[in-house]
Amino acid sequence: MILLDGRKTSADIKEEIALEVREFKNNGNKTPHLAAIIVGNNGASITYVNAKVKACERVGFESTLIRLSEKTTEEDLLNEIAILNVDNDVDGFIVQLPLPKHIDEQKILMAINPDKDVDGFHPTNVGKMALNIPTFISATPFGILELLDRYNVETSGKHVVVLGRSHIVGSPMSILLSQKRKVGNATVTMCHSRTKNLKEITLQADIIIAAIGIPEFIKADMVKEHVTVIDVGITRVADSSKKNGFRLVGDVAFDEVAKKADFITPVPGGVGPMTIAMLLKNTLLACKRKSQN
Ligand code: BQF
Repeated sequence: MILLDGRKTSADIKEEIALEVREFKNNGNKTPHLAAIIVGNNGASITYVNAKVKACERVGFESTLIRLSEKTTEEDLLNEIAILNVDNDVDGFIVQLPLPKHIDEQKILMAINPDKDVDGFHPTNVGKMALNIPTFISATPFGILELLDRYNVETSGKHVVVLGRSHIVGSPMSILLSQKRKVGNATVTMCHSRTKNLKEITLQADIIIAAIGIPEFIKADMVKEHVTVIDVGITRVADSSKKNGFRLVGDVAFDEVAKKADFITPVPGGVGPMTIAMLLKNTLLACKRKSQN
């Protein structure tokens, strides 16, 4: 069994980005600048967005964090987006999800300038991704592709079973892995809450991407020997032995599934850290693209 170490791989990528930034600046270019808008006080969201800001510092990017109250109106948020859309110093920005219920997420994502949409959530960028036209690939699917690539996990001709059909993970992951690309050319089956005979399907998987948000849903009897397992789940489960009062649990019963797996991601320290590294990659890409105009 080989552990797909997202913590180490993301550290490697950040080091590569830091070198590239230094060279980019030495050539007289601007400092890459990522901005993030967060609305409200969701604890997990604040943790995520703080990790993104810290990662910017690590690689020599500038960052701006815009914190808005839970009571912010859709109109106020659209106004903040309009400002960032035309701010020449900001190369890329994100709106941290999820948003409060009174704000229409789709409307917000559609207001982001696609050239600055480093999360790749704007319909224009989702459309380009689906057509295999170069664009910002959203951080989680991009991170999974990068992890499979760096560990030389063969995907061509393999049967990939994707669990979950979210717009952020399941749907793009199934599209990308079926495409003709370096990490791709797979035969993909997408499963979701209405799927019948799920175990029959997962038992045929060479690679399983689990993105359903149910702790330890994938058990050893659902996978075959030599499987590769990518665990995207990160449910917070109460744990009084931890100083923050919880631990992160994936969608995979790691200990039992690992015994049958050739490659497997841990939680924490698997896909999660990769998302941060790939957001930085997209921001550098946005900055370099802009400097060519
Ligand atoms: C780790 C996210 C659901 C909804 C909105 C490292 C992250 C997570 C885990 C992280 C996530 C999940 C992010 C670990 C960003 C991934 O060590 O296992 C990093 O920061 N993530 C987000 O911004 O919004 C989310 C999940």
